[in-house]
Amino acid sequence: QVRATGHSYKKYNNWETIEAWTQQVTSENPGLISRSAIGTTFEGRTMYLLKVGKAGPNKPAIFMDCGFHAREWISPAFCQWFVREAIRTYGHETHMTELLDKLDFYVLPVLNIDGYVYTWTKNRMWRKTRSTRAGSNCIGTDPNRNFDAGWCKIGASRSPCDETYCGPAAESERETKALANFIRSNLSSIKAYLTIHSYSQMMLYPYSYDYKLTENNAELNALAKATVKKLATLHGTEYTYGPGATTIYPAAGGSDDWAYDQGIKYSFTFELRDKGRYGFVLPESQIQPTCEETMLAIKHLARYVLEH
Ligand code: ING
Ligand code: ZN
Repeated sequence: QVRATGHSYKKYNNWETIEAWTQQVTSENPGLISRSAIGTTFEGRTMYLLKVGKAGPNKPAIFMDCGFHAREWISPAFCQWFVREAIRTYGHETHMTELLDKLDFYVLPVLNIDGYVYTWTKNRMWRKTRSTRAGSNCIGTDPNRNFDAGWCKIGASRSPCDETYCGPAAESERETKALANFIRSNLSSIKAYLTIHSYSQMMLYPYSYDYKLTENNAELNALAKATVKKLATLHGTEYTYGPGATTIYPAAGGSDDWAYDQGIKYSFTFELRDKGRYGFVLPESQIQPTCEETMLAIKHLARYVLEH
């Protein structure tokens, strides 16, 4: 299917369009956005990172990534929507203005770019990266099983042909290594780590690699409860929440658990709409309502992080 390559926030955009958008949105908003590259993918694509916020010294930051799993198209759509809302409402809406004056948001629009491209060109249901390795004809590692957090000990596979293949080693993938390196280098400023997936309408926090609870479990539980309540105010969309291992399933090597163990005390995985009717193939008509309700959640969370 060929479609004109114009960018639209209400449609799913292919990588070429998203890449051009990162350039355009940066050049049109120099006072609010800067763009850097944190690495390249297995197939050689540039991993762009947008820093969104009013320039200022020693600002705390929130890191948010989208597009870990190739087929979860609503996720990159949300990262784009978030950036648009930031620039559209800054200076007009007090909540967003205060957030961007006091915080920086690092937004990685697509982590698994090679996989995302593959879902547009060959197989809509692809999940993993597109890396190859000697000794196997199967392609790809699950980027959310590839972090050094109980790596491959539960809910992950050592078989390269499986959907949850953890890779030959933690951070074996160029994409996960690039993300981990960026976070390690910016640990002093990053107060929260948010990773956007779909689907199932859940707000998850550590741990997923173990049934143990975090030291601030009560706080994360209360924050998640308040955040999903806020999300539901717009369209009544109901989210469940809790530690990953007991709320969705035990799974080691996830980025939220890894970020938490690096010392980032507010670390969450969002599973956006829906609950299975359309699943990964969420219709474009649901992009706007999904993104609008998720904005309420992210802004609520950001305000909390700013105040704590
Ligand atoms: N779900 C996540 C997955 O990677 C998850 C759930 C979250 C696992 C956090 C581990 C840690 O399986 C989707 N839909 O990808
Ligand atoms: Zn996912």
